[in-house]
Amino acid sequence: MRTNKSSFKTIVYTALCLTLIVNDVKAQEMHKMDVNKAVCVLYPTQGNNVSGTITFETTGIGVRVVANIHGLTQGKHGFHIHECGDCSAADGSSAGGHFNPMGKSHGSPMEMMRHTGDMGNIEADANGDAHLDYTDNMISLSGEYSIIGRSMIIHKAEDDLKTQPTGNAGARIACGVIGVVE
Ligand SMILES: [Cu+2]
Ligand SMILES: [Zn+2]
Repeated sequence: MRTNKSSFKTIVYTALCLTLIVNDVKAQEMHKMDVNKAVCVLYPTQGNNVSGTITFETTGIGVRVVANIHGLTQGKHGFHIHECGDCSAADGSSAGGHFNPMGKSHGSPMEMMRHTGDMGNIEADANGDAHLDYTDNMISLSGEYSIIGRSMIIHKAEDDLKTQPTGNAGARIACGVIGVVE
């Protein structure tokens, strides 16, 4: 029963997100725009101190992702694009599940079988700072599967890159919405 309830919750979240996007004419116009740069400013969820900025830039070989995050515990933390651009819930749950427009399984950013939003982990040093700079060949800033208007979530624990559908990364400690820069 527990499984049924949680999958029902996922279905409800998905339906809500899709409805909002379909009804939003501005969002539809956005999909037609050629977006080359985007930014996400992360804010801590309740009881956490994590902050940071992630920039996205379209290049010839994918989207370059540069993240600078602070206030983490040392070690790896799950790092994903989630479906809804809604960070209003105190625990970040309003962001929904991993952004997965192609209906794939959870995985590593280095594999083809992954959610579009699966960006693996960021690793913080002893000062709690994490820096990441890589080029992702699945995400895009324009078109039907654009990540604009979705959210980024940082998790308390490491994404094991295999547990379905979350990577077992635990609580959501920071959330931010991905917006257009130019
Ligand atoms: Cu996540
Ligand atoms: Zn995933």
